[in-house]
Amino acid sequence: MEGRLVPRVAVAVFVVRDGEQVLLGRRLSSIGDSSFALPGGHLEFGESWEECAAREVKEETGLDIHRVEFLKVTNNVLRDEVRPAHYVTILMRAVLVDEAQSTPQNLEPEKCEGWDWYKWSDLPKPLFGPLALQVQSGFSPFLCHS
Ligand code: 8DG
Ligand code: MG
Repeated sequence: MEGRLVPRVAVAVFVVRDGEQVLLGRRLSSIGDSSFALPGGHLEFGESWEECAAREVKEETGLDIHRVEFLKVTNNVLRDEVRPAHYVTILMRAVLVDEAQSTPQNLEPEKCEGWDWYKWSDLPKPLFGPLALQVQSGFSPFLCHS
């Protein structure tokens, strides 16, 4: 069965605020259900990673981002899910266009319980597996230079 599965490219975005907060939402999905994850999704044909990051954040939260930067590429083999999947995930960082308008909307309620800001030093649990691995490895979007 696994032989027919193809790795796909995803973009996930650390939208950072006040030098210590990130935007996370609790997933409603066959992959990583009820875990906290970054906004993000699949890279579409012809898109740059920056364009994909801005589109996904806008579609999922209604927020406009800019200063979108590449941070890291990760390889995520999600074998133990109901529907196993393999993602090459591009991690990006961005800030809000308007810090005064930072209240996220839950625009895809079938995919997410809701979005909120969390301190990097006090992240909610459980984190989505691929994000948890980054945190465990010591990665931080606040200590990372692109
Ligand atoms: P789309 O159809 O709107 O493009 O996609 P989506 O429904 O929003 O996809 P997604 O599951 O949110 O993101 C695609 C994959 O990206 C996800 O199944 C696994 C991978 N991924 C990571 N880390 C993260 C993360 O922190 N957040 C999100 N959203 N996806 C992530 O490897
Ligand atoms: Mg998504």
